Amino acid sequence: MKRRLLNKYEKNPIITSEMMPEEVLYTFNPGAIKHNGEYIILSDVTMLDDIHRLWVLRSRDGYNFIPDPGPARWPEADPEHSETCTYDPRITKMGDEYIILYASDLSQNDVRIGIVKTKDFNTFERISVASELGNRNGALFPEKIDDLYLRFDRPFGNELNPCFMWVSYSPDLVFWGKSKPVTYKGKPFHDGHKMGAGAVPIKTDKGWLEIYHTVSTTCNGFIYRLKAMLLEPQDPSKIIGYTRNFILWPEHDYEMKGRVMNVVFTCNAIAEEDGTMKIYYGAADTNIGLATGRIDELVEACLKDE
Ligand code: BMA
Repeated sequence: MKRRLLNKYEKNPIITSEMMPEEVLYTFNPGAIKHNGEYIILSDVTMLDDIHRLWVLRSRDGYNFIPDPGPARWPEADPEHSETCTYDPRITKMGDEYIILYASDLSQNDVRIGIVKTKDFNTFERISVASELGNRNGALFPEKIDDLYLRFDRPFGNELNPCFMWVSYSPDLVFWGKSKPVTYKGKPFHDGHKMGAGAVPIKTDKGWLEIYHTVSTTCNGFIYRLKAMLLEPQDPSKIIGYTRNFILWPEHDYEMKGRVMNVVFTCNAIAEEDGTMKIYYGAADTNIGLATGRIDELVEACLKDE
């Protein structure tokens, strides 16, 4: 058996559109977290009107999920900003609340980071819609640093200057600033054609462990794959080390064929008490797979930094 840092569950895909109580096109790229002993998935679901809505699924064991009867009752955005699609949610626990950063689509090219909170995944309350257009892949850190919230985000780039990860700070989850690029050895870090935060970072005794996506170009389009990086505990804009090799990549039909081919994409990594992690990843923007790994092995791989 070849050794991998992340191993895929043999019964993947773990969630498909057939499991949903209504006819839907795709279910993918979920946020995921444990709440009151339950695994909660907040999945992108593309409905028959082609709009991405968020939908909660719940599980006692992390393998068998039951969807809620309908999509999450998502709070209205502010009056001058009507959201069309909501997708790629990342859930962070802060005290007794869960803060969800997600991509809020005004139109195909006008995306910004919306912020909503919940205590129970039944009712959701809006905190803010960030002011700046052209930003997504927001992932809130699970604790403040120097009394400020901080998040990864990913301002849009262009063909000549492809996008990559940044860190921004906020006193209140409404106003964001002090933005700076994530750097490696003092320089803005680029990996692949473009890249962005994946999971909500996990705190370890060696630094922040972040699972991120990196995008390669081929003559037939993009390939989305995952890697890991470790960031400085007090200044997570600085990379300590990262994996040169991919840790998750499309290889099976359910990851290679679908709405968008050749995509594995994550918005979560759940740290378990036994030192393992579970990643519920989007596969081909169509299904959800489960991959598991050991946190210490991922940290070691980042520390090797080669
Ligand atoms: C990214 C995001 C993800 C999606 C990926 C591949 O830009 O929009 O939601 O999974 O593209 O299509």
